[in-house]
Amino acid sequence: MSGMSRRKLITAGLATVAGASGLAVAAKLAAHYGLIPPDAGTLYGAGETLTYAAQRLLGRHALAREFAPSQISTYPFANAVDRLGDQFQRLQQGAFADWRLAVDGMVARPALFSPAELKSFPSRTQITEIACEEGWSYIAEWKGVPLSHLMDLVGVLPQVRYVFYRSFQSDWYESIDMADALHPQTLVTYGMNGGELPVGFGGPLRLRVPRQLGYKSVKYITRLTLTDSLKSFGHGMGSAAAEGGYAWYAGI
Ligand SMILES: Nc1nc2c(c(=O)[nH]1)N[C@H]1C(S)=C(S)[C@@H](COP(=O)(O)O)O[C@H]1N2
Ligand SMILES: [Mo]
Repeated sequence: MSGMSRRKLITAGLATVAGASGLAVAAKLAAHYGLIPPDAGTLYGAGETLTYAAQRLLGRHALAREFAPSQISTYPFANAVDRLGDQFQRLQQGAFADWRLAVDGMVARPALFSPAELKSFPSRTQITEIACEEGWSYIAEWKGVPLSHLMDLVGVLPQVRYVFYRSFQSDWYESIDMADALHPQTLVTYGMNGGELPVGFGGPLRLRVPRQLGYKSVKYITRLTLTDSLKSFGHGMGSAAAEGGYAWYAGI
């Protein structure tokens, strides 16, 4: 069966069973096709599975909307962050020359990248919107290296399903699946609105995942770990948001 007709069949199947006999059957069908998000067993349960499955079947390669320079917000809203501490301040005083981003886990060649090295890689600049689950949003231009480029450099093993990422702030960690990790708009950003990425907005390095809500765009990233399961990460879901009751998959 061709990809398209198979996709149509699954999508139609999901919609039909969801309407007719409840979400549980849809969840079973989704499980069969590997479309279960890691928080399927939580409060949201089958509803989360349906959202994720539908997005993955229909929108795997869809691009987040990009805006014109004239639409960049004059006053981007920097969400408050907890105190970053003395160690962060020392790194900042050294213009983040000693900051490192580790990429490890199920990879052929684990690596450590400095901000300078990341800036030497092919870059992408895009004007996108960041939206918080609390309702506000702003539009800005972000510059960075596509995460897919780093994936190529380290050599992703075939069993990898997720990228788990950590912040300098230990209670901020998240994860995305390979569709988002390899998506052209998912960037390790170091620039914003034509300058350096300010500390208030996550500098020196922030993962921008413009197809999902703001909480997936973690600031001050220090380590990316490729894995086939999130069970041993964080408190078992590899996502501070999901563990706090929000959706693991926060597609917009
Ligand atoms: N390390 C870290 N990353 C973070 C946060 C944070 O407090 N610490 N807040 C998140 C939330 S809830 C949102 S909505 C966005 C806010 O991004 P902004 O400060 O650029 O507006 O950053 C996300 N990334
Ligand atoms: Mo948020």
